[in-house]
Amino acid sequence: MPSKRFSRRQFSSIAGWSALGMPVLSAGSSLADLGKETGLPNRRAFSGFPTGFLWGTATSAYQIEGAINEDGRGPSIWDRFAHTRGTISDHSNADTATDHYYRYREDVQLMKALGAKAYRFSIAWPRVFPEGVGTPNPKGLDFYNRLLDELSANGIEPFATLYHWDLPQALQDRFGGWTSRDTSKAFADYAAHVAKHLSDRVKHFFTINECSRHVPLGHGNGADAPGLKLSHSGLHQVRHNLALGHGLAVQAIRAHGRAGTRVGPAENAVSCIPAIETPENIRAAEIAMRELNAGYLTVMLEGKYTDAFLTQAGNDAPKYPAEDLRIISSPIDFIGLNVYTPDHYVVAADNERGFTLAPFPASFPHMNATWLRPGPEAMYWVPRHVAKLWNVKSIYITENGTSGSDQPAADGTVYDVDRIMYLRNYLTQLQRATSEGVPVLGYFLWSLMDNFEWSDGYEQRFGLYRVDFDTKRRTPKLSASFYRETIARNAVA
Ligand code: GBH
Repeated sequence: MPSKRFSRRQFSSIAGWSALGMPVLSAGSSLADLGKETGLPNRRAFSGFPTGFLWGTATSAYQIEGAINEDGRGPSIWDRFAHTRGTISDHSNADTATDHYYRYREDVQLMKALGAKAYRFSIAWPRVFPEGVGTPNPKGLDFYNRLLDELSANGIEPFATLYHWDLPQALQDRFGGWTSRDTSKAFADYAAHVAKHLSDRVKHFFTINECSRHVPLGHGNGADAPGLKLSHSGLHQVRHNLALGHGLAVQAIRAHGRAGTRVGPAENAVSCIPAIETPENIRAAEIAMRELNAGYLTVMLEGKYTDAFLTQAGNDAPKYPAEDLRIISSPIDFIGLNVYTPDHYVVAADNERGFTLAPFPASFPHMNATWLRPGPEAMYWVPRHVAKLWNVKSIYITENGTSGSDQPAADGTVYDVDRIMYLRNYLTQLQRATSEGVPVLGYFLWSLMDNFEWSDGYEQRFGLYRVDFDTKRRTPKLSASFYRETIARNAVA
């Protein structure tokens, strides 16, 4: 029985693990032993990641913090939205969420137990500027100061996202939110303030999380806050204003952060995968990748909208002063990529665009969430396309993970072997990328713990740790052991 080889000693001092009866592999134990036993070579010995590769987990403020009325925080568009009837599938909200605001010390220990050396979290704009603009609320930053001190005391490097969709409601009311460039400017002021106060400890900032989702879901079909259903031209303007907000924030961080502060976006790029890996299909996938991200990464990195994008937008194209494009394409230090799923499988075609997007057959599998189709090769192609198309030298995978049904077994453990299957395959593809020289410097697993999954409420669990939302108790799932092993070996376990 392999389980006899599991040693609990090494991790027994860490709260939660041994007490909860989690199977614990000690680093360097079992794989080589298994090899000896079977006479097979231990092929995994060669599947390492580059030295210094950074392993972390990711969360966002509204999804975990709770404490929505504490210490002067103002309301966000997600508070308003979640408290509007019919918006959240389980009729929940994130008023308390995982109670991270009060349990952050315990949560840092959860990270430490994984051996993770980095943590991506987001700062709640409405804690720092309850009205979006104007007088800052010092108690808002106090919370992040406490969190940063705790991370630093535990050897975990902070990566802070400035905006993960929780816009101050006041800006929605006053300016119409991202429909107005006044919000882009307010975002820059907020970024400047945060950089001034936190860049002594935060060396890496992400500007905006996933413009590519905030635009269509928040402003197109109304599935996310602020729940708008804008016209094509309205959507184009929101997209442009977000890109402008990103660029202004980059400049604000340069102007107000300490020397050496690094900044980039965290984008869920529309992922285009060659259906079959031939040179023609790979080229077609690159063309598709550039075109389908024209309003996001392409404009940020090239400083203009593509011809095809403008032709397609026609009269609905965004209106802006020419200098916006220079701001939007302000030089950045890295690209953050959230990679979950293949958006398109691409086949080369003899048409004007040069590619065909294969329709997904009804039989294509999905994980617990129906949108989350497993396609591990996305983890290879997305960073490779980004590095190749725009000569990007530093990439972080800012999110990757899956939800699962995550029912505890009779012994109380969540044996989430579906999540482990998913992660193992994606990480194998990530290792393929790094071994070929694609410059991915780190990986942030979504998510540290179960949390408020936006319009899916608490019905989709993405965590390595299960959260009992009644008691707020955190319990490691089997995938937490998988991730800890992967980090300890710096290779897919
Ligand atoms: C990321 O979004 C987010 O950054 C993070 O906050 C979130 O918790 C995590 O991933 C997991 O979802 O039901 O067909 O309308 C990923 C982008 C946006 C993908 C919402 C799923 C709903 C698709 N997600 N989208 S659909």
